[in-house]
Amino acid sequence: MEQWVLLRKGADFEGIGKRFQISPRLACLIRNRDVIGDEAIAQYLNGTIADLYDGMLMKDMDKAVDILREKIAEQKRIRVIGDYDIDGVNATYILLEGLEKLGAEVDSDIPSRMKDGYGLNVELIERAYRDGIDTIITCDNGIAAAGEIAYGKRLGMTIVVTDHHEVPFEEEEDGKNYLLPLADAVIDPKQPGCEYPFKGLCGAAIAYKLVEALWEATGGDAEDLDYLIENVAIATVGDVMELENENRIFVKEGLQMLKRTHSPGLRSLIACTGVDK
Ligand SMILES: [Mn+2]
Repeated sequence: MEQWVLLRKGADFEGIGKRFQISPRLACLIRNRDVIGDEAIAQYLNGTIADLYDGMLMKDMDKAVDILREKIAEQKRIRVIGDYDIDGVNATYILLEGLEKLGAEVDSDIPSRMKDGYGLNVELIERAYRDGIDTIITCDNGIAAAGEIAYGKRLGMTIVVTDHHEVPFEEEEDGKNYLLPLADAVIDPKQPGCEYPFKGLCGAAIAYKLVEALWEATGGDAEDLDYLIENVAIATVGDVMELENENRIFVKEGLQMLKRTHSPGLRSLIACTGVDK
């Protein structure tokens, strides 16, 4: 027979319950997830879009914004290179949508699961070069592609990496030697030296942060892009990110938005899967 044991990490569940108008059992569950202190509990329970962090806190975000503003102004050809999974596809869509809104000359390329496998490869770089692409933006991949990116740089292209994967490293006597790609800008909260307060975002969330920062830098109101949060939510759940901190807000807000989505693709998906809105 299975035996269930209630985990009870220590805290004043009665007091928390009273302050936040939740049951002591719920207070206990929240404590078990290591959400500690009134401020963190308040954000956990009631976090909204206003509680999301400023994407400009990410290392190289300012650089990427400057580069892309210039490329858009010069009408240089930009290509988004994403990935074929739920996170990669949503990240690609978010960048395409945001850049098109800003008037960029932009298209996308996604590696084939069967032919290419995961992430950037030389074939994708060469294809971009042959197509006359000036600037590549990666999403949900790129941080582990130092060789491929060096190749793209030798061909004269500008490359902006956005990714959420761990930076590969070599173990050396005096510690870890990180193998960062030599791109023009590298955005990845997991890279050393990035002060961004939350490291658990998916690739689509980072794409959203970039588009938002670009939008704001050009005088736009971040609210105009809120609808993209429905895609961030789908990617966050599909890529199995921890439902804590900003991810919790993205999913909570995104689920509400999905009920009223204007996206023809998402509306069709909802219809053909019979999901109850
Ligand atoms: Mn991902």
